[in-house]
Amino acid sequence: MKNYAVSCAVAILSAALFPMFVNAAEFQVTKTADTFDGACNADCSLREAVQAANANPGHDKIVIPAGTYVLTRVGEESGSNTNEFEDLDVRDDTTIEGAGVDKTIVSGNDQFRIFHMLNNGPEETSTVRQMTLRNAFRESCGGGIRESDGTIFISHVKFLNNYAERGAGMCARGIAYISDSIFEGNVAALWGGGLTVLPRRVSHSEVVRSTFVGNEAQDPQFGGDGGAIEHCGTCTGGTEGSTLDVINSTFVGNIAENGGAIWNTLEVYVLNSTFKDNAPTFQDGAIANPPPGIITFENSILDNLPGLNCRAPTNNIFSAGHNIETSIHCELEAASDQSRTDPLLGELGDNGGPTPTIPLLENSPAIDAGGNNNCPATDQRGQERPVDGDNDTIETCDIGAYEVEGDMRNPIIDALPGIIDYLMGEDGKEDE
Ligand SMILES: [Ca+2]
Ligand SMILES: [Ca+2]
Ligand SMILES: [Ca+2]
Ligand SMILES: [Ca+2]
Repeated sequence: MKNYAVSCAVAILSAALFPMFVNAAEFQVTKTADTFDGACNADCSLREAVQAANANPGHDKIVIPAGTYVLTRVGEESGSNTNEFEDLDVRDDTTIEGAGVDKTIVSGNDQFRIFHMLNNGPEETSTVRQMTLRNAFRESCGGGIRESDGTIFISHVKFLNNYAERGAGMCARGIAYISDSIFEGNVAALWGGGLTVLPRRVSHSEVVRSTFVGNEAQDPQFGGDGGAIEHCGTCTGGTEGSTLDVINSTFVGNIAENGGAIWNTLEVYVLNSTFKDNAPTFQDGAIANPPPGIITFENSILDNLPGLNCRAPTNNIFSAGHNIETSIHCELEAASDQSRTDPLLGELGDNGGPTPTIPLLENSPAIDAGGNNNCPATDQRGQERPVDGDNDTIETCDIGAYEVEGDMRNPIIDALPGIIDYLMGEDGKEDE
């Protein structure tokens, strides 16, 4: 009786789950040329693979091997959604997987958007991972990727030198979970150089372990907003009440008229992130937060061009503690915050992990000065945290996206046992 009940439950569970997977297929891209013959078989372009996944009900996977894939199919009218011309129109749940950021390159050929996700509702998902998306061009929202209204997972993707009116790297109108990714050199003619999050419904998005470097928003008429990220609910089409978490991420050298790094009118929570040399060319600081925007910083570093971290007086920029600011303009006033403090940052570079990061220099006041309450389990590189960085035997989270491994504050004290061993010889007696 008991066994019958169990197998009955299994049968019901299988019946519930099976339809989701019964038609799941994997489509292998076999050529770099942008053809469209209606079949994905031994001869299958990326566009043909997208078409096959669209036609097959339910979730499918598209595998793109190493190579450079340049979109070339010019349509009769701009902005078509048939997948036959211009951008790749992805419908249905689809995972699109490359062979690695430096191996699989998809180019918009300075003419087209690359991926257009035409999902309807947050339960429809798409995933893009392990590739570079570059040289997209689109006179609307979304260069490299436009997510219409679903949920998108981005992992190990480099958005490089894309252009759009808005959201040049990516425009998320739905929910976006972005991790281990790089937004570099993307330019928006108006707003959102790297990423625009403009939610159609109340939703929550996340940017985790990612780097934004050298992105730009440059509206010449009204002022570009959000060099790296535009997060807007008050804009046309946006929804108020949405939230964005930015965790373990690095922002360097992003530029906009307002909000060199982030421009926000919704709610943003920034945890263990590092901001360096981001600049407004007009006003409103590296962080711009016009009403009704709310931004909370925790364990984060604001080291932007002198006096330009935030535009004072700031309204609704809050501290959850343990931040470093080079000026006082963000008005971070928790007892654990350090204002008018140089965090002693190194330069952006490869320090291990999938994205470039900024190391903390020796004696940085960020070392072991964070709070452990919300300290992520790793730093941006994937290095475990918290680590004892000041040799007091207490493992404390560092401020910012980078956790120092081992002692950096008292290198001589740390090295003393070794020096004593050396001076005394291996047998513990002084060398003669
Ligand atoms: Ca499908
Ligand atoms: Ca399209
Ligand atoms: Ca530490
Ligand atoms: Ca310590």
